[in-house]
Amino acid sequence: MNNYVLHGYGESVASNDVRLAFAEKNIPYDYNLVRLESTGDHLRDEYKKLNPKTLVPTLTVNGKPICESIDIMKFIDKEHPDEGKLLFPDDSDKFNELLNYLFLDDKKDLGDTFGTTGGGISVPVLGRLLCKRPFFDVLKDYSKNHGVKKRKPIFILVRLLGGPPPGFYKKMMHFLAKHLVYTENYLKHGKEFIYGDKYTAADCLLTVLLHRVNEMRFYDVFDGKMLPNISKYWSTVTSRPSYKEAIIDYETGEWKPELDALYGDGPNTYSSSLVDNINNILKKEN
Ligand SMILES: N[C@@H](CCC(=O)N[C@@H](CS)C(=O)NCC(=O)O)C(=O)O
Repeated sequence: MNNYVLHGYGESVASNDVRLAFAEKNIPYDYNLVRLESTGDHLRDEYKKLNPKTLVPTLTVNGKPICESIDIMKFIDKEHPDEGKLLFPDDSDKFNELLNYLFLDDKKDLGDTFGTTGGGISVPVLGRLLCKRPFFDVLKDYSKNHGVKKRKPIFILVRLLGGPPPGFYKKMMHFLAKHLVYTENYLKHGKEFIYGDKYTAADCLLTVLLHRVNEMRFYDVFDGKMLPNISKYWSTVTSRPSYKEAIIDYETGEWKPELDALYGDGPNTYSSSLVDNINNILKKEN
């Protein structure tokens, strides 16, 4: 029997992807919480030895690390083909294209795909969490220890400003609208899941992205008026036991107070900008 330890963070898109995969396959694992922006635990040498990019998640299998959420999901699917759902049912171009579109690819720019947009819309919270640490600690730690060169200046700038740079979030609203409408149209196939009648790894990725959209309080996306297919899909995936088991039950509690500080008990302050962007795209399509 393999000994699995998943190193992850509660409110992390890529960690949620993997936890959903474990939950859908009903595979037990031990869990090691690695805090990110608020403490920089992922930048310590001990973790960097497991994951040179200093990203979560990492799965250790009998002590041997596997990095990259998709690779972890593929690994457990292959090791346990008969347990729970088969998450990678085929290797077709169509399926791989969908996965690439929904996956958090750290080599792509924020906003390029739906997967990277999930990271982009999180920046206001990341900024606040980074502000729990003194500026010079963040500057030193990220410039010296972060494993992804491209991300170093971004985190340092976000810490300096305490949030996204001017114009950034407005741009993200444009990207998010585009990806939501693309997903809405993809779901026009009328099937229960994104790739058809069966739940797959693409549903793990899409559930987590929509969860992030909801967590960032873009509630109009889910009310069924603008994007009815997404709203229906959201009800389907959130009613699965895996949603609570893998996502809700692992929340660290670090995000909620920051979201309250940002938005009180209301929606995201950019909600109407997102709605305008979505309506403009829908209008052009008709
Ligand atoms: N392609 C990687 C992306 C992982 C990733 O970007 N993880 C984020 C959390 S969702 C992270 O570790 N962020 C911390 C940082 O970059 O400092 C994967 O899918 O495993």
